[in-house]
Amino acid sequence: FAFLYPLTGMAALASLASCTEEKEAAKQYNIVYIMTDDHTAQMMSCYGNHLIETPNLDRIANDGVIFTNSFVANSLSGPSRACMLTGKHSHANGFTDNTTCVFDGSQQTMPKLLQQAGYQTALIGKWHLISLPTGFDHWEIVPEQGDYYNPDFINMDNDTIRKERYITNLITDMSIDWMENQRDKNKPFCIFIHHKAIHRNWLPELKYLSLYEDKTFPLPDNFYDDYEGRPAAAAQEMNILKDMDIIYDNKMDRADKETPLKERYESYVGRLSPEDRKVYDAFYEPIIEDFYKKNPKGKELAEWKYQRYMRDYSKVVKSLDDNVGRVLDYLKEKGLLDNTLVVYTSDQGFYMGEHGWFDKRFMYEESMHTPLIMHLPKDFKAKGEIPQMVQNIDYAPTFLDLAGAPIPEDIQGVSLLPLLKGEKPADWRKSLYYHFYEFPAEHMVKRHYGVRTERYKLIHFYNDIDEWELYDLQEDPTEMHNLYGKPGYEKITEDLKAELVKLQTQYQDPIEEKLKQQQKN
Ligand code: SGN
Ligand code: CA
Repeated sequence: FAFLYPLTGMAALASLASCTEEKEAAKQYNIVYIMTDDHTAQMMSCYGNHLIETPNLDRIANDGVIFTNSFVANSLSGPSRACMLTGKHSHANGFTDNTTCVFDGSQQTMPKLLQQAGYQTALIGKWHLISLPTGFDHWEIVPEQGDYYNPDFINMDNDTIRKERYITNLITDMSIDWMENQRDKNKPFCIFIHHKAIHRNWLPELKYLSLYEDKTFPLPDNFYDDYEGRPAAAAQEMNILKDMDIIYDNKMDRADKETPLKERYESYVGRLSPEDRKVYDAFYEPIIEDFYKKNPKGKELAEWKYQRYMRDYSKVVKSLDDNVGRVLDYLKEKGLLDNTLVVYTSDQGFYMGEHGWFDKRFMYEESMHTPLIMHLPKDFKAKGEIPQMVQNIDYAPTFLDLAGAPIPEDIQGVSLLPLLKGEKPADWRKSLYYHFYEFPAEHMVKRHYGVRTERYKLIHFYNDIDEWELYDLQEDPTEMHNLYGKPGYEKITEDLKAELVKLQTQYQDPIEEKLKQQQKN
């Protein structure tokens, strides 16, 4: 003993303590990063919205933390994913929109940096960045948006393989299988469990077809928005009444009916096995018959579509919530939960009838906001609501910080670790930058950028339009009253414009230069 433990008394104790400290410093937490597509906080009970109940998501929020001011930098799938991977705004990571971009996988990304820090990394599910994934020891992705029923997956050999069953269950099975059977258990791991759900066109798991059918969802107060004073909002094509496809979105398929997206709808449900197709059709037949018999028009049709939309979306959430529960149970059962950060978020928020809409894109609250809840490793002290403004560019530095890896200088987000430790940093950011680029494109939301502070939002729509909007989020949380140019708001506008320029300079977004150049030409 004397040989093994030559130190005695206080010296021995001190040495033991430093040993434990070293061990602590070397401890690397696992990261389970669950992300859904288009899941919005309005449809999560932990956000205080009880339109539907999401008990498993609530488990994360109740035991851990819930970010009440969590936002994206560009409310669209590919761009949002690129922001999360790189910790940088769209202009800096190069993936500005879904339609023209290919992600440059040779650039620095969070999974690559985690690998360098000794992590095993995996990605299962939606990827949507066109080029194949880099920085993952294991990946299996769905092509583009993926399918709900019996979906195809692309594996690391670049083979496309069809798997049977419902997508949300499959992605979870594959993720658990990787954690349990495939990873190197001597290393910490980070897995991206990235769901296709709850993306359009909201096809439910068959066992939930009848769920919520008795429920009537309340109409949002601004469902019949007339977009007064907001020309860009008026120009969109994401209105439930005007733009939702009665077959593709609302499933009212009948042989004598044609719509622009009918063929696509039939190819999606055509993936079901003949037995499952019977179950699916048996559910819809009476609804279809009733619908064409009543043949609603105008407001009646708008509200009918809204109810169908809300029900379908809610059913898809239900499967998602079940599967989040399965992941939590797995981690708990294997004793991993105490040493793992579990993140649940979405690639952006979504409109559930607010302003009369579905889809996202706008810098308005419903779509700029994104849910963010976390179950924390045992030694982290934070609990409950975290009100600080955070953005999806913060995930990369947070994960790196948690892994004890250095955060490269060029990362534009900030680590959320102090917030997870329960600290309240006095110098936390006071404003957020946003920039949406995908125009002209589906849903016709015009290009815009802007700044959001705790109280105000200033937006500039540009390209084929030159319009500014200003909102007082405290007085007008649903953003119905554009205050830009109204007397009394001169100073606020001036300050917000200065803040906007500050952020554009800090993040080096060249847009102002480009616009000036265009004006000259
Ligand atoms: C598809 C959808 C759109 C949706 C985009 C982007 N149309 O194109 O409604 O806005 O994806 O969504 S669909 O007819 O194909 O369903 S994103 O979340 O992937 O960015
Ligand atoms: Ca999305």
